[in-house]
Amino acid sequence: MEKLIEGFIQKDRMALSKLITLVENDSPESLDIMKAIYPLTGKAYVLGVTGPPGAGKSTLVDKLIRNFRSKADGVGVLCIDPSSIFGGGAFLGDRVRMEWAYQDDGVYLRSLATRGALGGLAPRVSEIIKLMDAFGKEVIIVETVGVGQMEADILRYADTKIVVSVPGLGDQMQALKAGILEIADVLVVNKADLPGARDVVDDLQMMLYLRKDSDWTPEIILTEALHDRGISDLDAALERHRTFLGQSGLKERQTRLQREHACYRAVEEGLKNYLRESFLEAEEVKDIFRRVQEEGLNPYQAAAEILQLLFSKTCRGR
Ligand SMILES: Nc1nc2c(ncn2[C@@H]2O[C@H](COP(=O)(O)OP(=O)(O)O)[C@@H](O)[C@H]2O)c(=O)[nH]1
Ligand SMILES: [Mg+2]
Repeated sequence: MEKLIEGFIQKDRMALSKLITLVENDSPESLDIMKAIYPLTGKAYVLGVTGPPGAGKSTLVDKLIRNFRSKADGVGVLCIDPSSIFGGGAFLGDRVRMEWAYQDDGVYLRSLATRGALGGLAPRVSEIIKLMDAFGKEVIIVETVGVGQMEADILRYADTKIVVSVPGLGDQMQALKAGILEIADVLVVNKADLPGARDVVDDLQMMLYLRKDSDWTPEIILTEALHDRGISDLDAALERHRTFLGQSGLKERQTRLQREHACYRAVEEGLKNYLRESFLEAEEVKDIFRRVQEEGLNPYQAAAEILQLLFSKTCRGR
């Protein structure tokens, strides 16, 4: 692992990829990896992009990468959309569209299979962002799909969150609006070339009117990602939000909370690993599980017994 970290520090992309895979899979080395790279983090601007499938998020991200590349040394992209696979797969469109980015050493693309939706395991988004940050990516774009609680959780690690909507969503628009209130810093209405874009803007405007508890009012930006229109307006809006984050002290507050959260989660993870790999494998514990299964022992009483055992063990071990 030292070798990998060494390679990582020397900007070897292969080392970055391998470290991300280790962290993504919750390997036992995760904590050591994060400990080692953490001092190098803290410089990146993280942008989250979400919205319904087919809204044009990937097309927009492609344009944003080009835009950021003209100003920033390195851009990292993390795609958490199971239907949109950069690394070859079902959606060839993304791969073809992004071909230029694969040729550009300054762009690092990574896709992540969502485990969150079914498995209840949040993908290690925050850690992967930190790895890209430590590697030297100045801008990191996270693309995800949907506007539910899952996406809100994923995007909590983004400095600026874009929610993309499009004309013609019909009933989906209501659900989208609820999500927008919770997530968005910037609202993009993409496919402005299609009829009804203006109505979506009016609709969103009305909704934002209801949101008065915040210092920041999301801006609404019309884009045609496919035709490269509206990207500079969007860029300007992002810049304004970024400035707001700095001047209002919000960025600093978020960073502090995230630091604590990262520590909390790492402890939680360590505990889970200890339980899974060591404690729950102990004979006394396995015996309690067996009694639950075979002798009808009250599972809650059994859980209480196991916890007792865990705590007494932990205290004895001190
Ligand atoms: N008419 C129109 N189509 C667009 C625009 N932006 C993207 N699209 C198309 O919408 C489809 C879905 O785009 P994609 O970026 O893959 O959407 P995602 O699922 O949100 O990532 C593709 O066929 C794009 O070419 C736009 O501004 N106008
Ligand atoms: Mg996509």
